[in-house]
Parts: sequence; structure tokens; C-alpha cells
Amino acid sequence: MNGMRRGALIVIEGVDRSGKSTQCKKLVDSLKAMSVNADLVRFPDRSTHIGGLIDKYLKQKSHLCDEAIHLMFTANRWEKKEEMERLLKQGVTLVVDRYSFSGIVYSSIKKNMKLHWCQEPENGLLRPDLVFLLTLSENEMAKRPNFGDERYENTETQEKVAKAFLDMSREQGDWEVVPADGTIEDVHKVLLERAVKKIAEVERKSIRN
Ligand code: Z5A
Ligand code: MG
Repeated sequence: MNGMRRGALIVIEGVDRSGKSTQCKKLVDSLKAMSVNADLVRFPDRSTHIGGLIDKYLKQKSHLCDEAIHLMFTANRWEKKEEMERLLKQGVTLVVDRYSFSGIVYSSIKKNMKLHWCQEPENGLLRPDLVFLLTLSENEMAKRPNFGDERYENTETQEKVAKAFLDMSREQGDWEVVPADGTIEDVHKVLLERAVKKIAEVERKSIRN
């Protein structure tokens, strides 16, 4: 790497309204304030052509079969891979709002969608250095602002999603389960501390696929 330090790939996952977008933004802002080169990435990225099709599907303005929408979400990550890799190599830490794990979880809870089939097209994407899973108690989930009108925004789906994420966290290294019931600042402090450590730990290591 010739003295060049790479950035870290840090993902935030969790159920609807667990505070992922809020925390991603704060984490990037705090890292920048500490002179760490950092950028925000979010999935789905609704700004691309594929992202536009995903947006229509989520807003229930189009119908796609479960397999087709699954592959679109995955393609939306593949189309960003080169750019993400380039930024990491240039030393930019990427804070990612949802990633492959959302893709696998939201699809595999559907009837007739096998976990293994859902995982396969994600293989070969950049592997995160750290995944934060934000969890909410049922009590706190009920207090967060109401569901919107998008697909998946209902209690039954979110309960299945919460369980599937927890199951996934038990099978993988590099995951930190962070209870996100506390204040925005409390949760942020935990994430910032762990992220700073991880950035230093991986800066001389290779980027993983
Ligand atoms: N999806 C998929 O199926 N396959 C895939 O591959 C991917 C996604 C990538 C849209 O995602 C849908 O796509 C999603 C999964 C599916 N479906 N669902 N559900 P999205 O990321 O675009 O979804 P979103 O609309 O941004 O919602 P969200 O991400 O679920 O919310 P959030 O980012 O976790 O929460 P937030 O926006 O930061 O906060 C929500 C509210 O709570 C807000 O008013 C905050 O001010 C408040 N908040 C945040 N933190 C706190 C604390 N600590 N205390 C009190 N209040 C708080
Ligand atoms: Mg969000």
C-alpha cells in the first residue's frame, strides 16, 4: 500500500426507524470534525436508474416479483462497488446506511424466498469492516414517529426483520449489536468510539471482497 492508508467500510443496519440515517449522518459529521476523511453512502441509492425502479416499487407504484426486486436491490449495490472501492483506497471512510444485510433480510422473510438464494448475488461485493446493528425494544419502537406508506412499513414485517437481523448478527464476526433506545447523542457516542478504533485497526489492511 506504499504508506497509503485506506478508509474503513462501516455499515449501519437495523429495523425501520431505529435511527440509522440519523446516526450515519452524525457519524460522518463527527469524523469530519476530527479531520477523518469520511463520506456517506446509502442503499437503496434512489438516484440511479435502477434506484428509480426501486423507489417506484417501495412507493407501491409498481409491481415486481420478489426475485426481480431482490436482484434490483443487489444490482443497486453492484453499480456502486467500483466507486466505493476507489474512495476506500483513497483513504475515505464510508459510512453506509443499509447494505447487503437489509437486502438478504427483507427478501428472505418472504414466502418461497430461500436464504441461500438471497445471499448468493451479494457475494463479491465489498465486505464491511464493521457492521452496527441498531436494536429497539418493542416499547421504544412504538414511540418512534409513525410508519409511512411504503412497502414493508408494518409491524408484522418489522418484527420478522428484527429477528432475522439478530439471527444474522450471531453468525458473523465484525458485528456490534447496539441497543438504540437511548438518546440520539448516547447512541452516537458508542458508534463514534467504536468507529474510530476500527478505522485505525484496518488502515493498513487490504480491502475485502
Ligand atoms: N430494503 C430492501 O428491501 N432491500 C435492500 O437491499 C435495501 C433496503 C437496501 C427503504 O429503506 C426500504 O428498503 C426499507 C428496507 C428496504 N423498508 N423498510 N422498512 P430506507 O433506508 O430508504 O428506509 P427509510 O425510509 O430511511 O426508513 P428507515 O431507514 O427505516 O429509518 P431510520 O433511518 O432507521 O431512522 P431515522 O430516519 O434516522 O429516524 C426515524 C425517526 O426517529 C426520526 O424522526 C428521528 O428523528 C427519530 N429518532 C432517531 N433516533 C432517535 C432516538 N435515539 N430517540 C428518539 N427518536 C429518534
Ligand atoms: Mg433511513
